[in-house]
Amino acid sequence: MSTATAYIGMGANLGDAKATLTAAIEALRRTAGVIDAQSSSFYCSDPVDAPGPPYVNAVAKLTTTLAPLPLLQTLRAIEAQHGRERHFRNAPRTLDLDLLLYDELKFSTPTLVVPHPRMHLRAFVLKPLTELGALNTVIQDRPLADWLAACQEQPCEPI
Ligand code: PH2
Ligand code: MG
Ligand code: MG
Repeated sequence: MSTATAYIGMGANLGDAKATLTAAIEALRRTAGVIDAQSSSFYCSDPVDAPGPPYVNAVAKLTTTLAPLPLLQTLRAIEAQHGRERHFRNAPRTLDLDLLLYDELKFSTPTLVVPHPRMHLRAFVLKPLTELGALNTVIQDRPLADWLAACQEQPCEPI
């Protein structure tokens, strides 16, 4: 069976965020069709375009046989297991799992846009991605390393 590499952005700013992210990585590892899940370090970041307390963020690199939409359903199920509620756009949350990249695929459907449309503007995504070897990925004609240089002023530090 062929495998894909997918990168998952993880964030939480309600409850025990570090414990929740650790549990989410374990849940990904236990998922049928996920062969490997490697986590970046955890980062503390100020909310970007959002209210509420600081976030804990990380990125997971998956080797998976799941196609993008079944993978998205898995991410939503893990969010729900951790009490995710959706009160308003970018509301504080117990767990957010975003599909950032899936191999070299580019597509847009009503439920899923890949690459994630704002990932290249966010230090809390780009810094952990540097650890996982994705910085040569080109988004809008520029490698992610260039986008990271442009958002260094966003507070986001390893924990
Ligand atoms: N997620 C958002 C909006 N803003 N800011 C930080 N620091 N971390 C996040 O994960 C985050 C955010 C929408 O998903
Ligand atoms: Mg998000
Ligand atoms: Mg999300």
